[in-house]
Amino acid sequence: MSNKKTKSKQKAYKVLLVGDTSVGKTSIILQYTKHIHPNIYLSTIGLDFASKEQKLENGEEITLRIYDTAGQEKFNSIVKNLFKSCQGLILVYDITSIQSFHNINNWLNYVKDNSNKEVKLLLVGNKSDLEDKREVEIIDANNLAKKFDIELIEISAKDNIGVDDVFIKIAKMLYYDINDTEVNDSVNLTQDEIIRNNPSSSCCNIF
Ligand SMILES: Nc1nc2c(ncn2[C@@H]2O[C@H](COP(=O)(O)OP(=O)(O)OP(=O)(O)O)[C@@H](O)[C@H]2O)c(=O)[nH]1
Ligand SMILES: [Mg+2]
Repeated sequence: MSNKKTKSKQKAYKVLLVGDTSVGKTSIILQYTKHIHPNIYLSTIGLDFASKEQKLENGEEITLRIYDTAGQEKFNSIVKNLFKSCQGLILVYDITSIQSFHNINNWLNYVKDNSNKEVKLLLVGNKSDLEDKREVEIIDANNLAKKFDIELIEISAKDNIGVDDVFIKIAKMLYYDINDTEVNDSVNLTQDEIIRNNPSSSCCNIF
């Protein structure tokens, strides 16, 4: 079988990271896709996009199309569109910011009303390397996760602890529960559309 043919059969899934500004969404994606952690903070403007092939335990590879939203511009029209079409949603808070954790409730309420019913959710507490600054107790995060029946993972994008686990977990959930997506028809919102919708978007600049 040629490479081309194998590729055309590969499953692809759209995954969106949301959460307050500065919780580390971009850092998580950069660590997963490029194994880097920049020392400077550049707040995302509009939307960014990355893609990575993730191998599963059965040896099969799937493509994760990862969308990085701007925490400062919650619920804008691009995010609303992506909510409807994404299959995986990673809700990120910062363990050193109780406010970012409280806002997860808003995101979860928004998910209930606006996302596709099959969407797979994961709750991620980032910056676990900053234990001495912790404001969000793990027991509270676990209770929230249980209440909404979602899995919780604490990670550090800076130290690359647990980052791969996040994407491996979501990849497994998508692959085993949503089985009808092919690489070329899974992404309804194209890069052109994103840029047309939001000319100031920094889409694709950093990945
Ligand atoms: N100590 C520590 N700092 C982190 C970690 N992850 C991200 N940061 C820092 O937190 C700041 C914000 O990170 P970003 O990844 O840009 O946050 P974001 O959620 O993409 O922010 P917006 O684009 O504004 O929504 C940066 O200074 C990062 O270096 C982490 O795991 N540990
Ligand atoms: Mg960002």
